[in-house]
Amino acid sequence: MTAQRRRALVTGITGQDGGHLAQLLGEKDYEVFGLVRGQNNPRKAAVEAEFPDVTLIEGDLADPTSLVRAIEISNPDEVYNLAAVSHVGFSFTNPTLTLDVTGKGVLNLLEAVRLSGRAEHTRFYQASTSEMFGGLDYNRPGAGYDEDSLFHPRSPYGVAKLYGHWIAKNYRESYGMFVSCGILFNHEGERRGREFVTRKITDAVARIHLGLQSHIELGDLWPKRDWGYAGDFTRGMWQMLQHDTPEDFVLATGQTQSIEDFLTLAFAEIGIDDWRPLVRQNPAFLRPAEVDILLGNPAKAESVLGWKREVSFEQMVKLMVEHDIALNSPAA
Ligand code: NAP
Ligand code: F7E
Repeated sequence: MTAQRRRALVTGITGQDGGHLAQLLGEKDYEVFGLVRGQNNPRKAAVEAEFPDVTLIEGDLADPTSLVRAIEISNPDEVYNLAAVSHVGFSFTNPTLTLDVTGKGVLNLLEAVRLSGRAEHTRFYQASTSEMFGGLDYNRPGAGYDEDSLFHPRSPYGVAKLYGHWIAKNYRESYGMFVSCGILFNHEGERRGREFVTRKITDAVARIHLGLQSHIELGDLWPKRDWGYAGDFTRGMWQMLQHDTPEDFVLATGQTQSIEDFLTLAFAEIGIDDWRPLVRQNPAFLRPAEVDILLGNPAKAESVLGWKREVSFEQMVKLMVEHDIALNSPAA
């Protein structure tokens, strides 16, 4: 008798992490289902083309009925809740939408699992974030945030994610559901949306190199982030759901770099040392409140899950610039 394939439902399948996870789960022979929102989502076709074996289900985190249907259709062993309004700057201009999707959407999906009668059988991953911490002292970051650090979110996004984090923990404690929260620090790569600073930079560097763009406009350059590679982090999500018990884990690199550091490495890839004349500040990209510095301590994930990152910061910047040069080249 052949063993049944495991079934996974991934919300946010059209996003960066959704793409990495669809690839990983496919390699592990899962039957993968992806939630796609909107009646004509422009990113749906790209997922269908890249992952023809993934079954797409229409649904929206803000529509509880659609989530009940998605759970019914996918009948999942594992749910990865990656969908969110995920852009911090956008959350300041769209705070109510952010609360509805990034916060209450988590409750909607947990309820859909609980009421389906599959709660005992289904493992649930919640995409929590380092934005819940709110930033360390710029000059004295210490050993970084871990699972026991205090939260102080500084954006509507961070506040909404904190609700999602606590309601996920509450369902674990109240109903005994297998719910694990990954508190992930920034992770980037070739699938990153161009609205985020790393991809915006590597795309611009590639276009400047190819003569398609003259300069790049950014906000503050001094904030620091603990930047890792998304492929390493989605592997960690999967590892969390394979662990014996549901727990929360920080995934981070343990190193922090400024946007200036990122610019220096990215421009070096095209042979430019002095990038300052090519970068202008545009106040449109400043935020009402900034997270100064993020640094995470992944010791628990490393010792308990055996999680290990494979791609260094330098390798990731190089990979992203090379990818964007190829993508922007006329022959592409
Ligand atoms: P992303 O690229 O911005 O993807 C977000 C996904 O959410 C997209 O697929 C988007 O679909 C979907 N979505 C948005 N609103 C929705 C709604 N109302 N209903 C259903 N789906 C909706 O984000 P990511 O970088 O892959 O991150 C994945 C998750 O991890 C997010 O929850 C994010 O907040 C969290 N996180 C990310 C990082 C990071 O550094 N990347 C770090 C910590 C935590 P559309 O195609 O319809 O827009
Ligand atoms: O900004 C600064 C900006 O938007 C990084 C999300 O995945 O990681 C991400 O949130 C820094 C900030 O990412 C521009 O002010 C300067 O200090 O790339 P970002 P983020 O805000 O760190 C966390 C962990 C998540 O959970 C989120 O979902 O860069 N910055 N100039 C800029 N940022 C952007 N986007 N665009 C600029 O022009």
